[in-house]
Amino acid sequence: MTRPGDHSAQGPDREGRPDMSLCRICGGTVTEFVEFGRQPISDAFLVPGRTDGEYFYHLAAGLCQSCTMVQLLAEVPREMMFHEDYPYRTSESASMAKHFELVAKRFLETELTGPDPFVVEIGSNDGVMLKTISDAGVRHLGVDPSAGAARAAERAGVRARVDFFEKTSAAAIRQADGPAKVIFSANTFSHIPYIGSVLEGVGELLADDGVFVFEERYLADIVASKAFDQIYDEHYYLFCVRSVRNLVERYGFELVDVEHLAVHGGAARYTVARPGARRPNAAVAEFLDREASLGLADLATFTQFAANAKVIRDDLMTLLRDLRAKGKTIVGYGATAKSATAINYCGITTELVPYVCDSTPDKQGKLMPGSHIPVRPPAAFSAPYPDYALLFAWNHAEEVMAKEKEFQESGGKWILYVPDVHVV
Ligand code: DWN
Ligand code: SAH
Ligand code: ZN
Repeated sequence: MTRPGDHSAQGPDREGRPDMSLCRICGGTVTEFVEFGRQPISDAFLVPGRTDGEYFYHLAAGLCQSCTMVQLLAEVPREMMFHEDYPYRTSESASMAKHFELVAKRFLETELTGPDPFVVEIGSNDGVMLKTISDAGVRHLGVDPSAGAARAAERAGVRARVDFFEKTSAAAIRQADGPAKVIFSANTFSHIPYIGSVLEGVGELLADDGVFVFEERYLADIVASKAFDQIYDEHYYLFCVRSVRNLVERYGFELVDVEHLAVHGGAARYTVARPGARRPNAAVAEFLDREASLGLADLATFTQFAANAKVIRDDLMTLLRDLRAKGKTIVGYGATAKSATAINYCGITTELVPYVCDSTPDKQGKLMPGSHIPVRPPAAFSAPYPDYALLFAWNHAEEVMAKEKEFQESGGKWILYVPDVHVV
């Protein structure tokens, strides 16, 4: 057993299983319910010929018996995940760019109507949300440790700080820019193991009547859609309303609103304020009631989730091997971070899937982590098409299938693996 908060890998063997079972948030007992074995860093695409020394860790997730937060049992050092070359760019998905433009417009119409408001985004990436705020002439700052993404934001006219948001950086921002009326974060707050320090930072920076709004994958959807691949190094926590309420109350905040979102296969947007500053919306209690009936605090729900993942793995590998035995060709579509779990847990190799197509410039010409399957540009997905395409970006199925109509029209078939393995 280790102290709460001490989640570094134990001993010199990085592949060794860390011995830990205490909640990062409350110190309660975390019971492991699923493990995916030795895994690479999900967004660490490799340069061909330079694959020596690739970093691996043991991927397992557990449920805290006290505060109900689902969390990983091992932590990858943050500088190894988020740095100059972190390749993910929000703008590569048109539907996400549109989604964040609407988020910004709503803030402009609701929270940001007073004199000289200030907005901070945690994990601003290439600036897709803040661009609309910047275009409206509103004071803002994006905080993101990935310098390549932050520079892309600056090119879009967004003010960015290359840094990890936590208590110290938040205090420095408050000193320089004053209090923030809105602190926003999407698909980032749950990526931060030291989440208590982030909330202390929000406490430093948020205006008394301000709101901290964050969007994250929703645990209920992950369980219902059996999306085991949403578990990977960057997704340190998997949120539900109950665990989020426990978390924010522990740091002196109140959860005042929750909305369900369709993005990324199912997400939730949480609004947090200082106690008494906002009247809580009835949605909070409604979500809590629904979650109780879904068993999101019961270990049995997650034991079943782990069993579901095994079935998907076996079905997918059987399908891929059968198709290859019949001489069919298969390529991957979308070199997603979550595909690291799918590919390395299932054991998908270049014999089954010789390459994966992806629109992100910084992923192209590189090798997928762990499996070393090459990544090619979308131009490699053109006539003569492969017989099948395995859609790792299943959360963008609508956008991708619309873009690649010609593939299906010429007889190509998509393979999806959530909620079950199926061909369309
Ligand atoms: O939470 C996170 C989200 C926001 O993004 C991060 N932890 C990392 C990352 O996760 P992901 O890589 O699983 O996210 P996406 O959005 O499923 O990635 C889609 C991938 O597919 C990107 O590499 C872009 C690519 N893509 C493409 O090649 N053609 C996407 C679309 C829509 C397309 O048409
Ligand atoms: N908000 C974007 C990007 C999500 S990817 C979207 O929803 O599409 C996660 C981002 O969080 C990366 O750009 C990463 O560099 C950033 N990040 C990771 N840890 C962070 C921290 N402590 N503070 C601020 N950003 C962080
Ligand atoms: Zn806990």
